[in-house]
Parts: sequence; C-alpha cells; structure tokens
Amino acid sequence: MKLVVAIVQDKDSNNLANALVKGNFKATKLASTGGFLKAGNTTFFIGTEDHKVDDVLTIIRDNCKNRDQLVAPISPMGGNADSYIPYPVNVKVGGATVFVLPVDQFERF
Ligand code: 2BA
Repeated sequence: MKLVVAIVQDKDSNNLANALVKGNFKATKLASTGGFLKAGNTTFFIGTEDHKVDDVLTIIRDNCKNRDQLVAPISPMGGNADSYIPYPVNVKVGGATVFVLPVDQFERF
C-alpha cells in the first residue's frame, strides 16, 4: 500500500476532491500553507493499493493546473537594500507537488 501526499492550489482542490470520489479513492484534505509564498494551499492524503497509484497520479495531473502568481516585494532583513527587489515577481506555482510514500501498516477500527 502507498500514501500519496499531494500539495495543490486551493483553486483546484474541489475539482480534485470530486474526481477522487468519482474514481472510488478515499482521501483526506488538509488546509496547508506554502513556506515560500505563505499563501494557503491544500494537502491531500490518499491511501491506496500499489497498483492504483498511477490512476491517482493521472487524476491529480488532470485536475491541477500550473498558474503564475505575483509575489509582493519583501523588505530585506537587517536593512540591506542591495538584495531588495522593489517590484512584484512572477512565480510559477505548480499544478501539484506529489510524494508517494510506502505504508508499513494500515488499520481501520
Ligand atoms: P510555496 O512554498 O509557497 O511555493 C510556491 C512556489 O514558489 C513554488 O511552486 C515555486 O515555484 C516557488 N518557490 C518555492 N520556493 C522557492 C525558492 N526557495 N526560491 C524560488 N522560488 C521558490 P511549487 O514548486 O509548485 O510548490 C507549490 C507548493 O508545494 C509550495 O508552496 C509548498 O507548499 C509545496 N512544496 C513544494 N515543494 C515542496 C517540498 N520539497 N517539500 C514540501 N512541500 C513542498
């Protein structure tokens, strides 16, 4: 068995949740925050059999889009103006960041 951990943009989370239910996959959604943008995103935990991992990845790929996001300028720590970029920067935020982990044991009580 595997645990698929997928970090996706909030805008894609409803479509992804619906597609997973339609595909008969069980999933848990957590509200999360990206370390770089410090903006909300959504983390899915999807436990599934090894042979179904590719189906899960296909569903994630089909429902999560790349988007450009503007990052507001951040003042430099300690007042060093050399590294300060005074205008917003475009960052490409992925469709999804996915980790596939082995599961040693799975129980439902
Ligand atoms: P954030 O950390 O808010 O990152 C948002 C986007 O900013 C990233 O998109 C990437 O394009 C850019 N970015 C992140 N760190 C950067 C840095 N040090 N320098 C320049 N640009 C940077 P994605 O790579 O698609 O990541 C989307 C979200 O997925 C991330 O949000 C984070 O929540 C999660 N994530 C990505 N890689 C991860 C990892 N290795 N471990 C844990 N979470 C990860």
